[in-house]
Amino acid sequence: MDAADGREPLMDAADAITIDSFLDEAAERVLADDVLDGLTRPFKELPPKHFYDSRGSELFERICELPEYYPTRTELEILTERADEIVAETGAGELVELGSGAAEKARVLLSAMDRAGTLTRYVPLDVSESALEESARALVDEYEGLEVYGVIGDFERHLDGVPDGDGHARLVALLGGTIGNFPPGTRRRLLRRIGGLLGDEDRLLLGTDLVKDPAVIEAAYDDAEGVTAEFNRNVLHVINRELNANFPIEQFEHVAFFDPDHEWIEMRLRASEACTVEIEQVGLTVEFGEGEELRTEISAKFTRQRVEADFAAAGLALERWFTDDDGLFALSLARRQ
Ligand code: SAH
Ligand code: AVI
Repeated sequence: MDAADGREPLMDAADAITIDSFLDEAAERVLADDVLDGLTRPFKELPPKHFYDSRGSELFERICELPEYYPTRTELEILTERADEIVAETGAGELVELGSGAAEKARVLLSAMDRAGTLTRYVPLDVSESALEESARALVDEYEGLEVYGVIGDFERHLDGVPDGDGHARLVALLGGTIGNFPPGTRRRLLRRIGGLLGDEDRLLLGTDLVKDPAVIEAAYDDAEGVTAEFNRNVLHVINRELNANFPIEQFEHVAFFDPDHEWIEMRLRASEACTVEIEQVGLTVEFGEGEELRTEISAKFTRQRVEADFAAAGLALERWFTDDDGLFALSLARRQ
């Protein structure tokens, strides 16, 4: 209530936000299916999207601030330097961001659109409801007149939930190197589907971590403070809670190593002793031998050639390539072929 005149406050912020959720009981089924599928394979594996409940999203934000984790600050540095140029070249007024998280990088692009006078709408899509809602609320307060259309969903399944363009040129962003969390075939299929969101005037802005000294990469995924280890183990907390399982979480050690053949980092969880895990909700008993490993994430590192090849296979064409002075990280601007 407005104490001065007794009227209800104008709900400016709330009016500017629409949130559409595609994650209902089906989300739990997806986790159950992934667990059933991944933990009954000869080499156990889980997809990384299940890291990101509210605790996982918070742990990821802490990772972004770690001295060892260079991708976030490097991508932010490139974006800060290039955002005005990107907006001037694309004329973009709408930003669609897949895997938006805390939307820190979106702010750099939205500010550039604001300066250019083109800013209309931000469309974040993320599986993490908490991260999406918090960032939507903060952004409508920060940018006057900004409309936020949030989509809580899985970008592998719910790209249809992204609304049609609002008539302004659109930039579709997939930042942070998230594309590297998919193996090559899935990655190209996802890029092709993302290309389906682009009209002739629209562009994809893709962030990719680059191949470099393996020691630098491995340190980024095995920090001294142990935050990445906790992030990695979070997937077991999610399974214990959501599927009524009894993983002895502290017995699983964080493992991260660079695979030079695939040019990707792998994160695994290693059972320090043999254990039997009951996953009640899927009626599954899983045995882990002593030292057995469960793969929880790959994070591919790219070269310009590799990005171009993935784009070509997905019906996209590289237009601009931006990198930092040390060649740690790259941002690509691409259009539909
Ligand atoms: N773009 C941010 C966050 C990267 S972390 C940055 O660059 O810092 C990856 C983000 O993608 C997380 O917010 C996570 O919740 C989200 N995510 C991971 N897999 C997803 C999926 N399949 N569908 C939608 N969001 C996903
Ligand atoms: C979200 N994704 C790009 C991060 C990465 O670097 O692959 C996730 C992450 N895993 C460990 N640290 C950060």
